[in-house]
Amino acid sequence: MGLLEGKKALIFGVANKDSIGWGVAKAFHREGATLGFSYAYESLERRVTPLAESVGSDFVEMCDVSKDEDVDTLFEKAQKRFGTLDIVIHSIGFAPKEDLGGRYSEMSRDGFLLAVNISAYSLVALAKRARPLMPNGGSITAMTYIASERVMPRYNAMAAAKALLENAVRYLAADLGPDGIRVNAISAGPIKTLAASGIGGFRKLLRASEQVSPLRALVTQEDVGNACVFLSSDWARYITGEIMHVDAGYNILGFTATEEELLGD
Ligand code: NAD
Ligand code: 0WE
Repeated sequence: MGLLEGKKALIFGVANKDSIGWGVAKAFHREGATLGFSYAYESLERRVTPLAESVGSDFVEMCDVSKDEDVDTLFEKAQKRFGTLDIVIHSIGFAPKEDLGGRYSEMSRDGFLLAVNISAYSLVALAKRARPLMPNGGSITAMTYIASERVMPRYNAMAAAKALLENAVRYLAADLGPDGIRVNAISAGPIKTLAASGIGGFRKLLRASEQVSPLRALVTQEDVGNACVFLSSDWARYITGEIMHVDAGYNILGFTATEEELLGD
């Protein structure tokens, strides 16, 4: 029997087959969950619909998470279709391109606030509407990145947003814990997705991550999907407010160079 048999999951943030959200969706489907999908803007519908169909889902609805009306409408539709929910996945992030690079001190107020609005406040917006749909408790999981904890080049506005997102995970976990709702995040290693494709130097970052991570590996969408199955399942019943690293061990390193680079002559 699948780990998520009988559970109903709503997944935000599938843009295409490379999306981390899609890795989660495939793993959830394998484990027997019933799925619903929400996408950001009109032109994504023709990409997401066939993917949803391939995992037996015909709930595919648009929702720009920066608009309260969109989020309200989305959860009304979800309630009509599913009645209750067990799982919500937040796999959403956005910052203006000019605020993912350049000098941190030159970052615009608007860029900073937009990144926080779409990438961090949106988790609160989803949790607020998910709570009444989770009378039997539930699990909410967001995706984050280590640049929230430690300084990484170029992640600038998103780093601020992810630090807030992780903080919101802890505060939501405390707020929703008495309702039986768990809130966690997965801090994934770098993965080549649509959101990563426009980033200059991303290939170098991937190569370096593979070379220095303890497991000498790059994380895949499938790895994140499987970790997300665990976190969303009853096996993780007493895990909440947690930031779980799925990054081949990269986060434990104190110095991210190969031994050769650091100590070789
Ligand atoms: P992706 O581009 O496939 O997914 C990002 C999603 O955010 C897209 O589906 C996009 O449509 C959605 N989105 C953006 N603005 C939105 C809005 N206003 N309303 C609704 N949805 C909106 O890229 P991904 O890499 O799969 O990113 C998913 C999550 O994983 C993000 O939170 C990202 O920060 C996180 N993450 C990514 C990596 C990586 O290296 N790719 C690593 C760690 C964490
Ligand atoms: O969260 C992310 C990326 C999210 C993202 C990507 C884009 C590209 C297109 C948010 N906003 C935008 N805006 C755009 O206009 N990741 C964890 C992937 C990522 O992005 C980086 C990274 C890594 C890793 C940016 C700089 C440095 C490292």
